[in-house]
Amino acid sequence: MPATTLLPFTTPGTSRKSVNNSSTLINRPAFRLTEKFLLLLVFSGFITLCFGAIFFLPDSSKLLSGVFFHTQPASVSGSGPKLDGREFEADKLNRIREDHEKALQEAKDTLQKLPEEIKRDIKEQKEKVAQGSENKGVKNPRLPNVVFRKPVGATGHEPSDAETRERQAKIKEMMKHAWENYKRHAWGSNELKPLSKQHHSSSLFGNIRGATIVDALDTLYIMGMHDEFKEAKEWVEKNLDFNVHAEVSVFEVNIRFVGGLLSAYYLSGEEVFRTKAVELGEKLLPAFNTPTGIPWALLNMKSGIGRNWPWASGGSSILAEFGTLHLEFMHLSQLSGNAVFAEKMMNIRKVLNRLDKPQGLYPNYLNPNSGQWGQHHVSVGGLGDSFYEYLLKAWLMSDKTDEEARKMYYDAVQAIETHLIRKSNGGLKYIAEWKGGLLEHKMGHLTCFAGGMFALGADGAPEESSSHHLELAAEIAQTCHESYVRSATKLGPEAFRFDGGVEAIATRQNEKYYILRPEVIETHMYMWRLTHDPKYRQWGWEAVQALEKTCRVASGYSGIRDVYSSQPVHDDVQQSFFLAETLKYLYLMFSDDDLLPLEHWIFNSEAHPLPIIRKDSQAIENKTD
Ligand code: DMJ
Repeated sequence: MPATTLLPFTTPGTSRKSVNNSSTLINRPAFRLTEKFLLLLVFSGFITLCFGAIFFLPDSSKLLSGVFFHTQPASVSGSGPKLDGREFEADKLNRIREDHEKALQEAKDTLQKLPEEIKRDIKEQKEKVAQGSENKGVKNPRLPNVVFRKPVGATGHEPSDAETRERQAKIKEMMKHAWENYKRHAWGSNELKPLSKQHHSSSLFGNIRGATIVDALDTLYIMGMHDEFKEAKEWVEKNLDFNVHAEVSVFEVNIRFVGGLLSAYYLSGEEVFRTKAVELGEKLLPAFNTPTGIPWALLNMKSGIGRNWPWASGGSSILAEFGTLHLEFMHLSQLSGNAVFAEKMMNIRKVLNRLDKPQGLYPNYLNPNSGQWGQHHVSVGGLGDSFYEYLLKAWLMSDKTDEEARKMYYDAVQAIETHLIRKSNGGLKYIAEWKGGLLEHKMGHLTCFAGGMFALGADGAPEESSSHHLELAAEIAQTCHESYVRSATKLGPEAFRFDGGVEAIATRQNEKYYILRPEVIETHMYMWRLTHDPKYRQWGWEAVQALEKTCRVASGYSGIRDVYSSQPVHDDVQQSFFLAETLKYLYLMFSDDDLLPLEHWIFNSEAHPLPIIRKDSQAIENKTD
């Protein structure tokens, strides 16, 4: 039906007729009753039309304010060109006409649509309103609006070959097994004890609960486990609480909780994750209240009182701990509009750059009161590891603009190569530990992440040394693989040695355990992505088989006490990083490169993906709506 037939003010026939009739009546001495009635009708119709225009035309509120409250449009009172009284009236009429025409056009467009199209539009509008009110429920009013753009590679295509598809599906099944058993026996607590079927809590998180849930969020998301992701999100919304009266490890809480929440936000766009990440980031800030701004290792989140590990050299903070905050804190500033997080990070840099470094190396201990190094122990494994990782990733995550981080990383790698990296008689390259100039020929499972780091950094290496960095990465990957191959379980020990006639084997009982750690698999993943040499996928698959054979139990996955025993004893802990890192890196290894592509994402130390902050990006938009 044409719109004109429905609209009262577009029936010209009737109105013209009324005008003509009235002109023929002018000379009569009096009106007849019916004529009076007609006139009254026309007059009241006219009044109704005027009021209708005031109240119902678009922008009627502005019009009303002009009429009743005598305020003027911004262009009149503001700095724009001034209008005199007549111009103002004409301007007002023009705008009324424009609004009127716009409303007419919208009405016409709507009426030309098919009934199905109109129904669909109404449904979409309703959904938008519902979505809006849902988000309002969790939005932190202090946070600025952020334009959320669907990220590149949050989901990938199915691998094209059947074998890879099957292997990928197997890893997803492992994730289901780990998740469902955590859910059944330990839901809401930090970790699962898969043999006792009880919850496990590490003092690292104080009284914060839900480490496995937050650590697993992004893995659930990229594996397409939508129902599980939804239940995890609901738990976060209702139960994740940071008002705890116990000490937490600033580093652990940052990499697992802040990192996990940030990734979940960047993948899903769900506002609750941004709100919680910023809330937690703010809770961690008192840890920086030290004379130098180098944060304490431990913080009571309620009292804001911090201190360091009692065992750390001379009351020092730990390099790998205060050096593994940068990526998350830069994103906290990005998402909160609060520069304080980034400032804390740049201050740590400043302190480090003012200090002399023995042989160009960074000792593991730094005193936050004096700003001086503690013992001169250097390690690319425990206590040092992710500091180096974050220098490289800070540069990459800044879209390669953070030149200071780049220089610090490549200078550090050069010093590490000169003073710590050695080759065994059997030709295995390894990274030793440096203690005041003396080498301990031991390499930790943790140190094995360095293969992936060297590979990732190869591309930007100075003076055409890219191939050298990639070669170094391949050699470290090979050595770490050997530490797996040389055990009965085909899983690697916590630390292996290159002395006393052994190579890549643990000699001390307390170094023979395996706690579901990811670092060797992490390096294989980077090597696969950056070289596509099929041996890395093969090594990854061997790790899957070993995990299934030795670590899988009826109610989840457990670490083991001795990788050299063919009947290993389980330690009864399903670490949260098994879901966050080990299974995620395995899944990525058996996915196409379009899932979380390395050109767009940086993985934090707990394998939580964070997007590269583009040079020209402006995450925060001050919208006025
Ligand atoms: C993880 O929590 C992180 O990778 C951390 O940086 C050190 N290692 C554990 C897992 O091994």
